[in-house]
Amino acid sequence: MNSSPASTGRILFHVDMDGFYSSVEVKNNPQLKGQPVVVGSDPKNGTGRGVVSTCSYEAREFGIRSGMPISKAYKLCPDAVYLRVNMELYKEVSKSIMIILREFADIFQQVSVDEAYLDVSMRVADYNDAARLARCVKDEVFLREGITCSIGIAPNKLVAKIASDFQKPDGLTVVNPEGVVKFLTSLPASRIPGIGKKTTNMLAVMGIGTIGDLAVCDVQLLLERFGNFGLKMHQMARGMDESEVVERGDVKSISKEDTFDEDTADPDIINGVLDSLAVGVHGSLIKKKFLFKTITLKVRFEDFSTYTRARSLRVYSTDLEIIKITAKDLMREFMGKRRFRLLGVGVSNFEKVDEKQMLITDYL
Ligand code: TTP
Ligand code: MG
Repeated sequence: MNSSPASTGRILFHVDMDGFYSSVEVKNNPQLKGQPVVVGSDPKNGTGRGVVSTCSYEAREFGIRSGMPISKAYKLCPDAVYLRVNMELYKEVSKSIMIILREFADIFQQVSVDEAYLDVSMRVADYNDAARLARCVKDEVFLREGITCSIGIAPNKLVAKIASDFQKPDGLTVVNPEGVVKFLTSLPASRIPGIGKKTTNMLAVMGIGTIGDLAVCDVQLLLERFGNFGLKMHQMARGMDESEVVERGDVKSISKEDTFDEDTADPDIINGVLDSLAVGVHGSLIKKKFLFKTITLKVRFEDFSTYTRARSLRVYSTDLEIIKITAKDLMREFMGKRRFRLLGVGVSNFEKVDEKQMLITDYL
């Protein structure tokens, strides 16, 4: 392979808990430590239906795996401890873990109950520094939640994810930009997310077993066989992935609206409602520690016709008065004889308060 991986100078972590449900169960009941623990359906002495959700690494030594019929798991290890899924408990622990992980990231993205991406590019100098930070993350999770995790460090999400899985459990795998191709080349193609059993078999027929094989395969051939996914596979095999770590539920705007009990055109009532909507919006804004730049007004007339108007400031602000004044100013063009059914006030175009000095009052 002679193509270089996409390197944007980012340093990302993929953090994944080890045997998550079973680890939580063992943490909760230390007597289970060191034993094969299987979390899933009731095996009913081997006649039970349903599947294994996950199992401890001790149980994995017997060949038990996630998704396996519970009856098969029972055959492999009848003496294991079989537990039902206690989702509420795992969600609670997951929440606490994510709070810890978030503390270590510039940008944080939880992707499932037990895994997250952390963009740490701004807080580490290089990959050695990143490895030190990752050890701190692992220590902190273990100290506070009593379970181990594995971390992959890489210049993109794809390679970080493959790396976190590389030395499970309690692993730490660092793949710097120069090492991406070498790291991927001998791994089975199925390590690439999205390549399941069916694709693996189709690739095998084509003589493709490893990620390295896939990377040097004629892209036209892959396109013919797999369509766009073929192209995507080829890029991934070369360690290319430009996708960003994205904060989930990234708030793009905050707004409040109010429907009148009775449609109205009364300026006093309207101004009062705009003021209280502005106060509500401002409250959320402060809670989220946001500066805003754009104020939006929404009006709905009694015939349900609806309009929005927006105005952007020259600088970011947190000022309640500006929201109030701007909303009322935007309202002017609608004032007249027609009655309103609903009013809404919103702000958007955010910046985090601590990232920028607060500058106020100079608005268009
Ligand atoms: P995984 O992270 O895939 O698995 P894991 O944490 O149990 O083990 P490891 O990461 O060390 O390989 O999934 C996280 C949890 O999601 C897992 O504990 C249980 C649940 N899960 C299922 O319920 N069914 C499944 O098929 C899989 C794969 C996971
Ligand atoms: Mg896991």
